[in-house]
This record gives sequence, C-alpha cells and structure tokens, in this order.
Amino acid sequence: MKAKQYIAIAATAATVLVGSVSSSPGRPPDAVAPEPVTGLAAAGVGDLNRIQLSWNAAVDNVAPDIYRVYGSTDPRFRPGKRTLLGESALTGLRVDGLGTHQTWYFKVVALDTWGNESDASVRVTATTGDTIRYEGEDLALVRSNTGVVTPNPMRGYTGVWSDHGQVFVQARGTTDFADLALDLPAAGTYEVRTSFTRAPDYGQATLAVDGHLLGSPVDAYIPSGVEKTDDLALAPIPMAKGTHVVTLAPAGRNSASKGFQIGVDYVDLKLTGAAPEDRTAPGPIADPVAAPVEGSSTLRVTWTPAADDVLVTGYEVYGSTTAGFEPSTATLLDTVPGARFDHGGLPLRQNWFYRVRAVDGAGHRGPLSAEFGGISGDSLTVEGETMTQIATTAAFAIQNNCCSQAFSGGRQLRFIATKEGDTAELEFTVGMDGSYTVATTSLYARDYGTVQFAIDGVPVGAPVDLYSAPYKLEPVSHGTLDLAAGAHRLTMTIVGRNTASPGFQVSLDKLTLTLG
Ligand SMILES: [Ca+2]
Ligand SMILES: [Ca+2]
Ligand SMILES: [Ca+2]
Repeated sequence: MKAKQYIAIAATAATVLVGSVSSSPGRPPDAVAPEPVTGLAAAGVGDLNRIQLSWNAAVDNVAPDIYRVYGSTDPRFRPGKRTLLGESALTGLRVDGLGTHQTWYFKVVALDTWGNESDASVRVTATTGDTIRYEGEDLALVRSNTGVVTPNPMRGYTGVWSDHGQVFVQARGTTDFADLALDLPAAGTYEVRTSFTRAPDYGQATLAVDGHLLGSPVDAYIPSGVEKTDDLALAPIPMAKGTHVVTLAPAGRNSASKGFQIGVDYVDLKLTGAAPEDRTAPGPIADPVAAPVEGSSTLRVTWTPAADDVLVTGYEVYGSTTAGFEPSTATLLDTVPGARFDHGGLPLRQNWFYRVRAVDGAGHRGPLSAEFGGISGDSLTVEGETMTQIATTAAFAIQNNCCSQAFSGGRQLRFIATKEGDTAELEFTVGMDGSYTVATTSLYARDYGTVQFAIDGVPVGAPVDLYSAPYKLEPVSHGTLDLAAGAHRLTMTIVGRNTASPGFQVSLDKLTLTLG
C-alpha cells in the first residue's frame, strides 16, 4: 500500500474544507451528531487507479455536513488518521491513486458544522481495473488551426455517446488538426482504444499520440445519419507519466464525403504492462520537412518521431533566418509535444533554417537533426477579429464558430450595421511592397446585407451580397492591388441588402493578401 499518496490527497481536500467546518458565529452550540451515512456505493470496475464513491446526504439537526472517506486494502481497517482518503462537502468523491486490480474497502463518516461525528457507515468494497477512460469532450484543447467543439452532444443522438458527447474537429482539409492534452497518472505500457464518429461529412480519421500515428486511417464516412465505430484497439505504447498530446487529423476523405471533420467519443488507455525504465536518450528524428501552408505565410515543420525506450515527451525546434546557425536558447523557437511545428506570423517569402531534437520524460535529449529549411508562403492572412478598429458607425462583435462553420482562427468579426451607409474602418499591416491579390472571407446568412470593400479609400471588387438561406463561408476575390509596406485601411460600407434579407449586418472572417 502506498500510503503517502493517500495522505497527500487527504491533505489537499482538508485544506479546501477547513473553512466549512469552522464554528459558525451566532449559532448556538450543537451537541447532536449526524446520523450514519446510508446508501454508500463504490464503483471501480474497469477503471485504473480510481474508485467513485457516492452516498445519501446524512440526516442531522443542523446543516451543512461534510463527509470523511476512509479506506484500505485491509477489510478489517478502522476509520482513523492513517486510513483517511479524502473529504467532500458533496455526497460523492472520486478517490485516485488506488492502483491496478486492487480491492479496496471504504467507510464514510458525516460531520456537522460543530465537528460532531456520526458513526461510520457500513463498509463497501470495489476493485480497480486496468483502463483509464478519457472522454473526448473532456480533453483540453492545446492547439488547432480550425474549430474544435467540446462537448459536442450532436442533438438527437445523445444516446450514442459515452458520457456527454464527443470532441468535434471541424477540419476542412488534410492540413487541419487538433492537439488535445491527456494527463497520464502513471507510467506504463498502454493499449490505446478509441471510437470515431461516422457521418456524411466526416473524413478519414487518424489519431496520434505525441506524434506517433497509431493504426491506419479510419474512413468515417456514412451516407446518412450518425453512428460510431466499434471500440478500435490501435497499438500498445510505452508512455511516461505526465501530459501527452493526442492529435486528431484527417488523412483524406471518401470521394462521397462532404467534408473532412472528425469526431471522437473517448480515448481509453488500457494498461498492458509496466513501462520500461527510461534509461536511454531518444534517437534522431527523420525526414524533416519545412513547407508553406497554402493560403498563409506559415511554414509547417514536420518530421518522423524519434524512437526511444519510452515514448518521447517533446521536441525542441531551433530556427534562424541564417544558414549554419548555432542552436541555443536564443534560437529555440518552441518545444512541441508532437512531430509538428507551425511557424506562423512570418513575413512572406522568407528563408528559414531549422534543427530539431527529441526530449524524453527523464530529461534525456536526442541528437540534433542536420539543418534543413524552407521558404515561407506567399499569402498573408489577416484575421478580421484581430484587425485594429479605427472607426465605425455601428457596433462590432467578435463571434466564435457558429452556424456549422469553422472560422479561420475560430472567430470572425461581425459588423452589426443597421442601415444602408453604415461604414466600418479597420487597419492592417503589410510587411513588404508588392502586387497583391486581395480576397475577403465572410459568412453568408439569411439576415446579412450587401457590402462594398475598399482599401485606402478605393473600392476593390464589386459589392458582395452576403445573403444566403443556408449558412456558408466563402472567399471572394477582389482583384490585384499594389500595396506598399506599412499600415493600410480596409473599409466596409453597407450599400444595400438582398430583397430576401431583413438585415444589414455583415462579417469579416479574414482578409487574404497573396503576393503576385
Ligand atoms: Ca464521450
Ligand atoms: Ca528515453
Ligand atoms: Ca477569423
């Protein structure tokens, strides 16, 4: 029994709850102890490391109560300091750190505000399993270049999901991805199991852990409705304790599919063996590439993950605009969890040189890769929601993904115009002189108006009628324009509305400037 762990848990809970058990001024002393807790239940089947306890609220003359949870692997245990596992002000507690295939025994004691203790409840028992379930909808988003919705219950299909839904990645192509964090409480060799969602606009889903692609892409297209794949066993992998990154990305799509989206209900980690001790440094990375991401100036740096005794935990990416540079803290661009680094915010057509190495959970570093490089792209993307607002005759609002659309950067700028003639002026900056093709991407909606865009006071392109009954998100090209390096003004002027539209508002997801 690893008693230290449990004392740590108990100490944390007690610290939080000290305030609620202190005496209440103005109340008469209370000498009546709560009645023993009833309805105590323990559930742990299948769950590695933890057991969920629940019970009924204790009967007492003065509320509120708190509850102390005692437990042991010894069925003859008595409630006391050494067997205190935690406290809760609620009628339940999840106790962690309980190990694999361990049978535990529990009792609960109720306390009132004056510290009067009830007798202990009856004893209950439960056994831990070997699997940790991470609900897709509970995984924290680390980074993504598209919309990610959690939880996504998919109305009308609620019975399909484990817990309260799925994580939904609104991928629009094979360069879109979502990185999600998974916190592993103990090192080990784990088999990764998951279930992907299938729908008519879903792509070929892949799942990677720390950049290691597990299994083959799963075609998640079905002609109609929504369903899930069976539980898919992907691969056993040795993993260090701590934070890992699950990457969801489409490898392509079925020719019949309308999209590249991915949905994941859960990720299960089933412990199949102990983790080998982390004795060796990671090997070299392989096949590094730095390639521009279409429609942006971003350079995407990718490589094949390094081999190691335990899965590597991250990669250090060094970079410079000077060939033959020295990797150092000054040239460390980022430490990333997976085998990909998006080098964004770059000037157009700039030469970059990189070196990458792997790092493991024990702090070992792999060898630095040879230098490799790439040239940043031709397109400057200016997000509508991040443009400086200079002047306006109506309100602005920044709107998150809506209307089944994935905005660039996850947000768009709404210009809530109320009449013809309303104008909004925004500022953007260009890094270099050049001839640029100008395009804007806006939402089309059933209450949107017609807008004329202008740059530095000169209209570009024709008015754009943003009325559409089904929502859509589309770029509109406005032709080519010479722009000098420096700040410029983008003006949106409402010039009317479609006869079918009741409103005048418009939006700007992004402005794209592509060097000719
Ligand atoms: Ca779920
Ligand atoms: Ca290692
Ligand atoms: Ca945007």
